[in-house]
Amino acid sequence: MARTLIAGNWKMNGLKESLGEIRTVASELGNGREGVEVLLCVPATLLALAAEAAEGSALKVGGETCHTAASGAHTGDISAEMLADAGASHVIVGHSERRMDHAETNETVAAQAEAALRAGLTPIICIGESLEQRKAGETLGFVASQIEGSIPAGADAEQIVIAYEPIWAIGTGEVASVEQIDEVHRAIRARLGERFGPEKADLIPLLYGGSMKPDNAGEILAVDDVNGGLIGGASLKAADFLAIYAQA
Ligand code: 3PY
Repeated sequence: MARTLIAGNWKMNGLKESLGEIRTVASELGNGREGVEVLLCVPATLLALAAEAAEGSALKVGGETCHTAASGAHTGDISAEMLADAGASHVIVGHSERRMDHAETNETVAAQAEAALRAGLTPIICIGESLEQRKAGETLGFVASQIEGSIPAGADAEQIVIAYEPIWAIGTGEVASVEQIDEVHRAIRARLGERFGPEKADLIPLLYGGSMKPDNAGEILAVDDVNGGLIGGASLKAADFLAIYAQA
């Protein structure tokens, strides 16, 4: 059985004054609960400060993307090694916003995930279909091809996390139904089973992401193959994020 991970994705939100939210999460969380990991992925500008704010608690912090190289002439980019140095334990790779805004392909995402592993970080590899693909009945095939292409060749099952985020449910307030989530998560698990073997595939946390909030988290987290959430807007406020954690 995979461990549970409740992860926030702050995206391009948060100033130094937002650190109060992180301090609240850290102090409410304390040592946390057995079997439930809690993580906030924040903008790079806040990462070291967030790590400091989380110190002494079970809260982990992570980055939102990384470059594939460890260092070098890549103005404006941040390497996985730099994220680790700032205190990150995880990094999100392949979020649909990055795939769209920065033309990241499955190959890029696999290389970023490989860079994360090189730096000792856990990559949270995001996949998910567009509304057009869903309407055309292409969801399962598309998600399978993203899994195929976005997980680096040498990765072990224990080292990665997958987040299923239907693009049409991101930032729209639209949430996938539990039946839709169940269908896709089962298919993802089966696909991972083909790649890693069923026992190892069972260890990979599969997160659902896309407008998860305190009032829908309970039913989503109760779906069999859902092992947590990647939470956008609702992770910005400590009270909402903690209310989701309480239902995990
Ligand atoms: C959302 O919930 O909007 C997300 O994109 C989480 O990553």
